[in-house]
Amino acid sequence: MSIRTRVVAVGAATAAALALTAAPALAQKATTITVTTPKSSPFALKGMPKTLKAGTYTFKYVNKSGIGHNLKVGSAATPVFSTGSKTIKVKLKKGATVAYECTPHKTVMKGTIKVT
Ligand SMILES: [Cu+2]
Repeated sequence: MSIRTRVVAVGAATAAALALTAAPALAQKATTITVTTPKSSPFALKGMPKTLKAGTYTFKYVNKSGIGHNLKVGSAATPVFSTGSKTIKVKLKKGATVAYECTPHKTVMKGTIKVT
């Protein structure tokens, strides 16, 4: 009984130590990417990085333009909307070059992300 209690206590202490060491690493890794189309530049996708490390990201698309846009990254896409924000979750694989676009305006609102 006393041995079992001690094992549980050590386990809890280890879990607490892991949580303490993991927290700063998570804070440094940006998992949400905010991409904005401002009113002043209504066909821009500002904030989209040119490179990202492999991993799963939430892309938050903020459309302030009043024009119907969407954000498609790889095969994931938000619906078209003209004001507000929507998110998509995308898994980026190491070595990939991932295309993004606004589908209605893909001739001008587009680019690629290199995944390292
Ligand atoms: Cu658009």
